[in-house]
Amino acid sequence: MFFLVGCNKGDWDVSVKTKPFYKEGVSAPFVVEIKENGKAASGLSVHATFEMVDMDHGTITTKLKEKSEGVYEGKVQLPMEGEWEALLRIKNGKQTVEKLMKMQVKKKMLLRRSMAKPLRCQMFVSTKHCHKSK
Ligand SMILES: [Cu+2]
Repeated sequence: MFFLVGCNKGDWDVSVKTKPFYKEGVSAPFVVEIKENGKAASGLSVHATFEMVDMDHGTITTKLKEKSEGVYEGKVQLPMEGEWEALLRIKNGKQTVEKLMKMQVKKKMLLRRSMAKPLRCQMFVSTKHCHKSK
């Protein structure tokens, strides 16, 4: 569970630009845009802690780096697809604000065969098995 700090002081407006995908063993990008009074909020310290909504996978925390003005990017390796929450902890030295973002994480399909790692299910004879996601 998250402990939400009751802090309404920050007028940072956060939007998710890129939500992470799920793919076994792969770190996916997570990008947020932060604005303050409608302008890009630069120079912030941003951490995101991921937690699955209906299941206990523990928490995964990642630091987001400023990519361009007000745009912060981190990488996160999630253990499965589904409904996730990211608790963003945003600091500017004077104050810390926490924002909870909910997102549906989808499984990333393999686009190119050459990039695909050998599938675990290749040892099974049944091809049907290979196409099950769980
Ligand atoms: Cu789960």
